[in-house]
Amino acid sequence: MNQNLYALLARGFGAPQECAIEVPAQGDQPALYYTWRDVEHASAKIANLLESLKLRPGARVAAHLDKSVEALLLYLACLRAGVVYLPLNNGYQAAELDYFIGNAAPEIVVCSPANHEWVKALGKKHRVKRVYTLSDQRTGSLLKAAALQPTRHKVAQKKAADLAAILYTSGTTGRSKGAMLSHGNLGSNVTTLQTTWRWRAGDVLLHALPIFHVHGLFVASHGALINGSKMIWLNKFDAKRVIEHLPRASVMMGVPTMYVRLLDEPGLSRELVRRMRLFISGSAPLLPDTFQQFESRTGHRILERYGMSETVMLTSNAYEGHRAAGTVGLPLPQVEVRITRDDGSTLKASDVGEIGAIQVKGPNVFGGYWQMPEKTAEEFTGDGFFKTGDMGKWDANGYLSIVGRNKDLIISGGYNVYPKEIESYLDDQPEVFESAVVGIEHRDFGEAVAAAVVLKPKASITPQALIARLKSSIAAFKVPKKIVILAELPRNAMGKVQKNLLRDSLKA
Ligand code: MCA
Ligand code: AMP
Repeated sequence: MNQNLYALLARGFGAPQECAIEVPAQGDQPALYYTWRDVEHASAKIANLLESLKLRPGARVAAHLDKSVEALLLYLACLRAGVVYLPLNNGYQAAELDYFIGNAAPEIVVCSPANHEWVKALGKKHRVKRVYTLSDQRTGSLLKAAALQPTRHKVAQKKAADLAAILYTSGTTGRSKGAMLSHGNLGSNVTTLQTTWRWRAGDVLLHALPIFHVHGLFVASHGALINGSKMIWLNKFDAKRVIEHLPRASVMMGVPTMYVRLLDEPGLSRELVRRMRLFISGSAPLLPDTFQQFESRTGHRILERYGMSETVMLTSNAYEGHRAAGTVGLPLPQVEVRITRDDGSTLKASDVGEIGAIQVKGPNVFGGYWQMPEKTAEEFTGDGFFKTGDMGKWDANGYLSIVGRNKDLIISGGYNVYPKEIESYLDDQPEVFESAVVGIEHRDFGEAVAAAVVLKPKASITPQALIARLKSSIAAFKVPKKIVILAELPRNAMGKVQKNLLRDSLKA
């Protein structure tokens, strides 16, 4: 049987004339309605275009786009045509994209028209075959080129192990690694989640997440597509617009920041969410306080789950049954999760509360990092478990809690930032001698990036000027929200920077 993920998703599509995706009206923009037939036909046209370009087997198509339904259709077209999709955060700037394009060597890049000039230059540098444009207003050279293509397309034959997408995830060394996800990885996860979260006829998903990461693309969109559920599609999260459309939705997924922002809206009430059956949170820790406040305002206990770019979803709180604040729930069916001690032994269910490293094995776990066989080998154990880099513990009900990370990672509003990468950008500034980057508590983003900087003798620059410089070269979510200038970094006797001390002083 064809294991192409598109074929699996399309089995769930609704009747051709029914609405699959609604983009609500905004300002003077009228509402847009895409039927299931539109989804099939428009993705077929783009898939036919890709096939007409005679790309090499395993070719990558990179997308650096503002969120739009057409960007989702491009993804579906890549699955259909059997080429590898490479989504990139639309906040990335030239230096960041230079690395991704150089590393993944895509044959096609699709970017927003506003960035065309500099992306085209990168395309030339890295010998990209074509650079197309696609805006969030249904314009651009990609749609023009696909316009006359047929609306029928035979889905490419794929095996479960064939590569479907590469998701770049930050690395401890400061350079991102491309996690290679197969049709089988994504297919197994979406079918598991369909039953675990009890997707049902008549569900309507309010989709307000970005679609260049696992959460918005593989968890939210896949869930709705395979279940034939309509999506109410917002190109950007805006708490007021979410409040406006919640009354017509039954499922919503978000990062904790989104729930914190919804709680700040006076309109959030039981009455508003009377049609809702499920709120899901993930990508970052949901504070028990947010969980409790949300329950008292809406009557809903948010279902928290845990995932990674390398593994898609790993665990989930129960749909029926217990949803425990501060935990990420039970391993999903077919997913083996274990916690190991430093000596390599595995915690038993009775070792409640003991902390160790979380490892995972299952059909959802990726095949490895793109062109990094040594790094891949390092991250797997001899018996095939992937080392998540997260630290966790079991409770008496077998629920997992994430209690920290043994990777130096900051999660800000659901986006991952590796301190090393930001330190290297700071250290590149001519006035900077050295720097140290840490995560500090932040009411809105959960954690925020903060930095301490030591200047070179006689050099002078303000924190504001440093922040402005970084903003012009890296994605805004990575730019420190706070920078302090110190005479020296606090170090221990071994000369190692004491990030705990720094965290405390930056918080103050
Ligand atoms: C925006 N900014 C941020 C963030 N987002 N800064 C730090 N952290 C962030 N997450 C910057 C903006 O560029 C802006 O900078 C300033 O902060 C204020 O922006 P604002 O308008 O408030 O932000 P926003 O555009 O409303 O975005 C906030 C957001 C967004 C909606 C929470 O960050 C978001 O969509 N997060 C979701 C990320 C996500 O999908 N993660 C899933 C990864 P300036 O003022 O300088 O312009 S997948 C994953 O983690 C795994 C697999 C899993 O388990 O799901
Ligand atoms: P990424 O692979 O870059 O998308 O990020 C994955 C990381 O996000 C995981 O290794 C966890 O550290 C974190 N994460 C995802 N979901 C949760 C959650 N529900 N609670 C705490 N951390 C989470």
